[in-house]
Amino acid sequence: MVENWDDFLVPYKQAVDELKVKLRGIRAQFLKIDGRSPIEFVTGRVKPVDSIKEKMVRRHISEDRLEEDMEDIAGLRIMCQFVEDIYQVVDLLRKRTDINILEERDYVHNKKPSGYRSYHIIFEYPVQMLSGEKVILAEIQVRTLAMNFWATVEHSLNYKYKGEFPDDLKTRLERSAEAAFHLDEEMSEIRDELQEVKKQGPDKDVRKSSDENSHLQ
Ligand code: 0O2
Ligand code: 0O2
Repeated sequence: MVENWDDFLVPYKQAVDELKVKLRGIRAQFLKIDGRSPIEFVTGRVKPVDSIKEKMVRRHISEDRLEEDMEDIAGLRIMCQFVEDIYQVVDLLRKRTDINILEERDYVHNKKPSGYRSYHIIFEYPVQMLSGEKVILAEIQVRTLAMNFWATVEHSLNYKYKGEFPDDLKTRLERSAEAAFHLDEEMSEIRDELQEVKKQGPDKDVRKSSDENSHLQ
């Protein structure tokens, strides 16, 4: 049983704070070496107690199983510019020795019925406490800026509406998620073509090349 929520959440808060520094450190190193980073920005939060309790009811998790069964009490998000960056970041995370990945869920290419896309990684993370080492579960969600835009707005609409959306609005939200994904695909293509143009020299007509291939018209 959780006797004191503040005490229970101490290692989770420590984990989120440490991981934010570490993940932001990856960005800083990329910028220094490359001038460009696959990580655009990083956020993190400890799940609020009300949300933990709500999820315990929704997922039938008892208080004594919380540490083992609720994976996202400590949650980090990594935002990327391009879909390809997501997989580069995931590869980097797989190589780290300070996290032990237990599960990966690729909702980028297997979107959820709502239209939601992101790459989720569930892992164990050791926190050094006064009482010794405590291994906690944590989640990192890796997504593009467009995926994050959609998920943030959809989450807040859900929060305000509190209930099942009417079918037609669900369909429109799914379509908006697809539009966001097309935007991601278009941005990747534009980047690839720009790189091609750069390779061929400064005289190539960039405008003509992108007009011919635009999927957004
Ligand atoms: P709400 O209710 O969602 O708005 P700092 O280190 O000072 O730059 P700070 O202030 O700790 O950063 O916040 P940070 O890390 O920039 O971002 C915290 C916000 O990120 C949260 O806002 C969440 O919206 C969001 N967030 C980040 N990671 C996750 C995650 O894994 N899951 C979820 N659900 N949200 C995440 P609030 O205000 O805490 O909450
Ligand atoms: P919050 O407020 O973000 O912390 P589930 O049964 O769907 O709750 P599951 O199967 O354990 O969860 O994990 P899943 O689906 O891999 O990841 C759940 C988390 O992904 C959610 O956390 C959201 O952060 C995000 N997510 C999943 N589906 C959607 C969606 O349709 N829209 C948005 N905006 N986010 C989604 P929580 O705890 O539900 O909420």
